[in-house]
Amino acid sequence: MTGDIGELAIFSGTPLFAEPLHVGRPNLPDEDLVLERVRDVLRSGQLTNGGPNVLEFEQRVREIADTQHCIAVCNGTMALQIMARACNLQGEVIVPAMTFVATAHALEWIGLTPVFADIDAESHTLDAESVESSITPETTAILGVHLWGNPCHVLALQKIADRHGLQLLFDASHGFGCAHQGRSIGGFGVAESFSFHATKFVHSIEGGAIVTNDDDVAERCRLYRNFGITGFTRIQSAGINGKMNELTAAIGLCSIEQLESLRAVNLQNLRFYRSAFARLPGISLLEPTADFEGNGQYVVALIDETAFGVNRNHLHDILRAEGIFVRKYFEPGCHRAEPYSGNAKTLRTPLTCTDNVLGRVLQFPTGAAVSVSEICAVGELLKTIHASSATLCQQLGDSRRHLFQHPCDFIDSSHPVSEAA
Ligand code: T4K
Repeated sequence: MTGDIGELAIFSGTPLFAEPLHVGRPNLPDEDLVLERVRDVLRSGQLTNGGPNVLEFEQRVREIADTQHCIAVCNGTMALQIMARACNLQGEVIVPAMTFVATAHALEWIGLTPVFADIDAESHTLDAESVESSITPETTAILGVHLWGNPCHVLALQKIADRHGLQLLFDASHGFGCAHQGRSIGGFGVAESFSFHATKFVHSIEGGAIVTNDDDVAERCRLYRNFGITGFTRIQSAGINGKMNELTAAIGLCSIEQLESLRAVNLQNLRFYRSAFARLPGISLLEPTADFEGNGQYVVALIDETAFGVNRNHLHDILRAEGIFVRKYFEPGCHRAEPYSGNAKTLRTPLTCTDNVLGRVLQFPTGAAVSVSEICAVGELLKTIHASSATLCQQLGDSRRHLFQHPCDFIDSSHPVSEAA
């Protein structure tokens, strides 16, 4: 691009990236290692219902999370449900509204009521004051989310939980391999859950796990994962099929092999985004909290429309047309999603920070599929956009002008570009 905004892909120019950059493009494990393990599984005849790969996967997760128990399951949503059941949660559970909707849905599906509390602007995790003001006699637990891998305010939440006799649990779907004040994410509260979905930096295509240091909770998780059956014929409770299979565990083990190299790639990408954004007013990175070792899985930017000159929604559309498939995670917020929207039971405090963040946040592509030179090209494009922001906004606002999408962009294809001004 020469710097002429008429050449932008949103105005029918050639996209900067013919092959789009994604948030969540799976990091692929070593192919030979995968094929070797998959072959071994197929030859063994043990495909699921317990097997050496699941056991080894559980052991590796336990080591990384530094917990006594790990129960591998078929996905992160199932991990949340089995964990909630194993902890005997009832009634209301306080969760952030700023999370993937699976956090709330997992509870809703097993008859619990998610009650949405606000986050703080520094970590995007539960705000302790908002949690405390959401407690009612029906509340039995707090389920924090280590959003973007950022650790929740675990000590403050533990104090609240202790004061009110509540259980404290964590959705650590984003936090695998992270540590807070020298302690691995996984060992906080009564139990924590991980997602090993393909979009996570370490993954098993689909998969999840519960980690805990509580022997009783672990035993119940194992029981519930396998229909509540012990032995061949003894059915002890109403369980479900939450098992991870051997092929999935084999992929997960290959992916875990790459944990440190993927972390290094992500952290390098983060450094290049940081230096690109540093030269641009109005775009800032959400920086990791102090004393935290992250996995760099998400590059989270906040857009200040006044300083940058283009609002978040327009920037989203411009970048996607260029093949930079940024995301607005987690718009619209669980409190505005069905079936929670307008349900007074699920909302007791104002979600001021959540709403503010939801309107400004943008995740940028990272992971092993994104190169440093591509990040530099994104930085240069952002410079052009900022420098021409006034003319650009005028043209975007011109309702007679046809706006274009990237040919590979199938998301929201019923709405060519977002309507926000
Ligand atoms: N709690 C939290 C806090 C979570 O973030 C999640 C899941 C859960 C609980 C539940 O865990 P799971 O039950 O899913 O294990 C994705 C994932 O599906 C979801 O697992 C994840 N969070 C969420 C943050 O992201 P979408 O709807 O955004 O995914 P999708 O299909 O748009 O993919 C994201 C991008 O990745 C796309 O640009 C395309 C690319 N991609 C994706 C896949 C799956 C590929 O290039 N190849 C692929 O195979 O939800």
